[in-house]
Amino acid sequence: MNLAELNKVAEAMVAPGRGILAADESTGTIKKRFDSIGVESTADTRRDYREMLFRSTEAMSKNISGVILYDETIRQNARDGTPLVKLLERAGSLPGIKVDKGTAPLPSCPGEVVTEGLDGLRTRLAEYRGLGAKFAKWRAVIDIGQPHVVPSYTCVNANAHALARYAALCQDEALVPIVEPEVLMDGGHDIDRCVEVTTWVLKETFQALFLNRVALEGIVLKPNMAVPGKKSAKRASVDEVADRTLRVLKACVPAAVPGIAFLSGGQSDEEATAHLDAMNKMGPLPWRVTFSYGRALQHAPQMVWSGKSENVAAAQRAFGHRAMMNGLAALGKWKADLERKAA
Ligand code: 5MM
Repeated sequence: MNLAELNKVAEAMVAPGRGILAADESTGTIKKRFDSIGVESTADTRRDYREMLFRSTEAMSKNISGVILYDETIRQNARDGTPLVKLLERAGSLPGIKVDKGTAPLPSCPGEVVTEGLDGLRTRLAEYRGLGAKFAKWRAVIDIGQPHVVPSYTCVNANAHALARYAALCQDEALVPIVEPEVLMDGGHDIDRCVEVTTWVLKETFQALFLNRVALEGIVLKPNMAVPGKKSAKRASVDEVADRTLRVLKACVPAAVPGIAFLSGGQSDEEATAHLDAMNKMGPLPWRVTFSYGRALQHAPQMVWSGKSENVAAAQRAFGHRAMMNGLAALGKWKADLERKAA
């Protein structure tokens, strides 16, 4: 393992004012997104949509350090025949790849899932590296939305172990692993419960990373923020979310980790930006703190685009705006009135 090289890539992924675009929706998930805007999901429409984002030159070069691609996308060419990976490289953005195979029910743990994809992973990583990937992503899913029983130790432990096995293989194959243990926002739990479970999940994950000899200087952590469940009546202020999230992270994430790039998890676009900004305003922090958003970066451009070529320029502006707002939030320099001005 060349740790200096892995560390250089990890540092670039969380460079000041930049963050990661999660564009690795599996075929089923992107179909749901397209259904909501009345667009048929085909290999060509998926390509057109993602090409539109990747050709948003200013956003890509200024605020998007890297893009997580799906297996189909990393192999696709733009309409003019240029590989999509080349478009990213030209914009100065690093290509990454989702390598997990999604979740499957966990035996004897009703309602819980474990992420699959370790079989044959080394071979797939080597292929992705050949296709231009510089980093990878694996997402574990922990659901605390049900009132009792879950999460079980079996679920937290099985997912932490899989994340660590994946991360060790990535580093062996010269790819920086994004380690994503997501505690879902679904359900009616309050922020205290989210803090409790997120702390447990992160502790187990870092224990598993240690036991599997993963070098922390060569990873990027992609966690959820500490937020109440979507159905909870007890809401939390922006400052409370930022403060509680940072307390959890400081208790669980060693300073050797170069950066933390949050998922948005179903927060509104502006909430995800405001929370990130508030955390950076509470610095200095031991690691860089930025974004690796899917929905909170793509929702606005998707709505504007709606599958119509005449909307491409406006959709690119909408994407550029969210990328810029989150870039500012990654520096603690965002202000709510910047959103109003743009509107
Ligand atoms: C972009 O969506 C990613 C892939 O999801 P599926 O495997 O379910 O299709 C997803 O892992 C995403 O990277 C994270 O959930 C972060 O995205 P959000 O929308 O939560 O910021």
